[in-house]
Amino acid sequence: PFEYAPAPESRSIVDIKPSYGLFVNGEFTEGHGTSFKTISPATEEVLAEIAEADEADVDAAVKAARKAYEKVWGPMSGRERAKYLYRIARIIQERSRELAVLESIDNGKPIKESRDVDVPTVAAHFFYYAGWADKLAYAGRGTDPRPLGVAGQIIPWNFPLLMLAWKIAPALACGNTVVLKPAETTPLTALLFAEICQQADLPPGVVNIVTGAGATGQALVSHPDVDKVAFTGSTDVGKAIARAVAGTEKRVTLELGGKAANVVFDDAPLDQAVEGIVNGIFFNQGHVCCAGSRLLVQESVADELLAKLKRRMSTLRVGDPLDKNTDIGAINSAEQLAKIRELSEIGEAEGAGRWSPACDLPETGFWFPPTLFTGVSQAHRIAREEIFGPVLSVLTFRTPSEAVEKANNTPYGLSAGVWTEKGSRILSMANQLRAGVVWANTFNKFDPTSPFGGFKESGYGREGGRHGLEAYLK
Ligand code: TXE
Repeated sequence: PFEYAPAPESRSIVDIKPSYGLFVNGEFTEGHGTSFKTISPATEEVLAEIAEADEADVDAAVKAARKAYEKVWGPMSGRERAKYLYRIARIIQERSRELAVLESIDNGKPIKESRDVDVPTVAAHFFYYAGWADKLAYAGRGTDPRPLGVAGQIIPWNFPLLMLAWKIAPALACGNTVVLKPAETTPLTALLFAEICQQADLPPGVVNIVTGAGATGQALVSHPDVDKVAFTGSTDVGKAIARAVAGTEKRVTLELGGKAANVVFDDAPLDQAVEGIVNGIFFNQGHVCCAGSRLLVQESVADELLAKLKRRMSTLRVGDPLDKNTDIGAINSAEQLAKIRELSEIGEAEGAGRWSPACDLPETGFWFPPTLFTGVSQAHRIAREEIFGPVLSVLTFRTPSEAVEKANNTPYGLSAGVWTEKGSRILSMANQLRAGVVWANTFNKFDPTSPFGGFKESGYGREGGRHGLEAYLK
């Protein structure tokens, strides 16, 4: 039991309008298409009616982006572009409470995460890439690298603002203009970002936001005047996008799913590892492409670690995203909840042991308790498929080579974690794990200076750091 403690950043500080249009050429427009509703996953309340961009709307956005690229943003000096990016970063800081509350309402994530992780990291990305805008000669693409042109960017619903920052900040720093499509369940913060672009006096057409579902994304990907496609989302859609652009001159980067192993050796500081495991899988309700969804624990410490883990899981508070004590918020959509439930039932049917601490879930909204599966084998679907929810599959190993074999036994390769006191073991594991990111004695740490991206079916291309510039330069 704990006291309800609404965050000071409460609902009243955001102004959600009844309906929103598209952001094209620096202005909000109605669009030609129909509309859809965005709802609060915690209450199922309709938040707003959102315009659904059709092909003509996407075309108008791409035309605006092309014109801005050719007339204003492309020719502008890097130093001048940096000023706009710094201004955007500062406005994000100034409006951070509003952004965090809106993100938590539309997405369902706990306010302490949107306030302390998402929004500060978003601002940090704009500051970081602002610093690059006049230093592109050091970006690794020759001494006089050029922008690509118009970037079509499609992002998912798990980190709506952070994914927007990962996409837009490097693209603009390099001199590209963008048309970005947020996910259909979380459009609100991208539209607030559009307002921030206006506030920063960003020239019209440099950033365009087209809301809509898969069809809007398809129209953007296949538009002949888009030079570069950047996508974060499911592996299936990523493959469809790769097929759609095959045979064109478009550049593509894909950041797709994951099934990361969090590997705990018997010499690891177990209490610290428990914190990392909890953060690895329950952060953002497990809606994280790099979530540590497979715990690989050395057999000799498995019982002790699991006992500690269960105790820690019993303290997690599930509920109102705007309560600052909440650890696990709402599942983003009814569809995602259905997928988590289905895979969890499959886990039980396949013989794994299911455990969750006692917790009262609210009646309305989409909720799932923190869940642990023990006795999981590599053949189980819950060990292979991305659940994208607060569900951890536990496997054991005896030797380091068995740990490597099991960790790599997945079509994905986005991230991994290693817990051990031995520095030499960290280095040797990092070399052997086929994952774009390997965390040592920590998990789910993000920093704008570090490249992020996958191996195998987790996609290609890197975002973040100097490497993140390469995707937007020729
Ligand atoms: O993803 P989609 P969904 C995984 C996760 C989740 C599953 C399904 O396992 O359970 O994917 O989620 C746009 N052309 N991840 O269905 O459909 C869509 O509108 C162009 C992992 O939400 O891939 C949205 O903006 N665009 C992941 C974006 O793609 C299309 C994050 C992502 O939605 C399109 C999200 C099309 N044909 C889900 N179809 C991660 N790696 O972080 C859809 N979209």
